[in-house]
Amino acid sequence: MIWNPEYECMDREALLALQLRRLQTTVAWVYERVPYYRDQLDALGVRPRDIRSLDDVRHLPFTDKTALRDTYPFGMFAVDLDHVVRIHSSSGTTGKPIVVGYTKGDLSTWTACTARVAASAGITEKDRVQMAFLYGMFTGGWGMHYGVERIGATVIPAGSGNTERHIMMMQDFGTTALVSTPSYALYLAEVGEKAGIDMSSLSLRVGLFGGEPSGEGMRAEIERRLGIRATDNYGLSEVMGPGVSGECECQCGLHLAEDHFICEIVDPATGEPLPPGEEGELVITTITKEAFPVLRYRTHDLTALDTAVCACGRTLARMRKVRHRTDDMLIIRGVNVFPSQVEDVLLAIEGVEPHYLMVIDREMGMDRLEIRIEVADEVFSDVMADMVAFTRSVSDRLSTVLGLGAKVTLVESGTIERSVGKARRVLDHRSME
Ligand code: DLL
Repeated sequence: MIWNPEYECMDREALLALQLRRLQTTVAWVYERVPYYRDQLDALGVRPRDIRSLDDVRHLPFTDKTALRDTYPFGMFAVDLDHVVRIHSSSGTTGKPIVVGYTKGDLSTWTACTARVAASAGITEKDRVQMAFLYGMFTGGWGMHYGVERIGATVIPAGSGNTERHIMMMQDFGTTALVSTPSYALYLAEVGEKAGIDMSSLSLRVGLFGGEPSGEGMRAEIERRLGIRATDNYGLSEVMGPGVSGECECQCGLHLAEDHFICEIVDPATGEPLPPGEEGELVITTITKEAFPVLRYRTHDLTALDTAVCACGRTLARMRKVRHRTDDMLIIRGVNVFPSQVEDVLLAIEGVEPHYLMVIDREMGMDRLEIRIEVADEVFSDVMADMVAFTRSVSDRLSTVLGLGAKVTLVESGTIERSVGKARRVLDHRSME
């Protein structure tokens, strides 16, 4: 179902005109209300009245995480705290978190955006939707909750953790949809299978997964093991939370809420715009937010945009699934490596589970990469030669794709720590030195 056809199927020219009007309002709004943005704009000699076309967005300053951190907690708010009805924050594992705020109007926009994402994934008022995101400062839980509720579906706000209870609820309540990270969906499948439950025979039919990268291999694995259609949705707290973009039933890119965000793709190294269709860093400007607008926020997420009309009829541009971030690239012995490359290789090997941990050390000035991977019980053999051959074949495939040798360690199924939220794939001891 198209939740908001007026905007989701808007003629693109009308959409661009709407974006310009909203951008002009936003620039004037932050210029007046947020000293940080006024200083930045003044330094560049840009006044709100200078924004005359959409291309003028390029004259605006970039904003990055540092600015949001340095103004902790409320320095980037464009309204008085009296008008802020909710705050959320990033996890803040390193130093102070980033705090974001929402007015009543912002919450209503946010709900409209997450309702749109849920509807495009195929949720209707007939669904029973089980939430496995953390409810708290993380935007995932509350953000998706209200959108799903707005559609009129039955929300089961189970929250993160307690996997056995999740499965029990799925069985007893006839849950038809699951909202979680993709890695947690896989973990759920695993726990269910271990308990002897045929997970694909439950009423579950669709999954709304987001919050972390996952590839097509991972999607196929989740779809097969849970017997569902898995859709991807994307967002980030600094910009709003979930609701920025989501896949429709065609699963061919994530429709961006362009009536609320202007999205650019830039070269991550130079910040210069890239030609349409090329992969680069996604940069987002909010154009309807009141409490916490952001100008040209550098997401660090790598993707490409497609503005062709989708088979579903939506005209909103689609972003390609985000596989990696500019800052999750590891440089090991001078070679650039992304964790997503390891995921892709492992998913193509029979008997290997898509649970892995990359451990990087430095020994006598030399980087060493170990990849711990889980294998199915059937793979473990008493015959030493079989195990050696298997390990070698995995390691050969990885070296070919990564362009670098890695020590492969096979570990038993269930040994690598599972996360109830975003999975951790890398342990880089070099950054702890
Ligand atoms: O993860 C918001 C969210 C919650 C989106 C639930 C979707 C569902 P943050 O914790 O601020 O917010 O993390 C944002 O997570 O910049 C991406 O690097 C990554 N990310 C989020 N969704 C996806 C996705 C939420 N579908 C950061 N694919 C973003 C790939 C994703 N990466």
